[in-house]
Amino acid sequence: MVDTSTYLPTFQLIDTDGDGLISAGELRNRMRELGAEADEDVAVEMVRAMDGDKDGLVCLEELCEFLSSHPL
Ligand SMILES: [Ca+2]
Ligand SMILES: [Ca+2]
Repeated sequence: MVDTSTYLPTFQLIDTDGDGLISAGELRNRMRELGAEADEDVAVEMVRAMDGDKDGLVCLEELCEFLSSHPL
């Protein structure tokens, strides 16, 4: 079982509107702020990679699952 509290700060950093879900747009904006060359396609691909239930948005559990299985 993944400890979601480990990744909560990261999640909240990306979820700028605080609705508890990360959209491709939010991810792209954050990546740009971090200086990454991120276009919409890259963000959409990343969301798709993390999106376990395929609803097009990344929840905290999905982010935790992804980060815990893909250490940065
Ligand atoms: Ca959001
Ligand atoms: Ca999802």
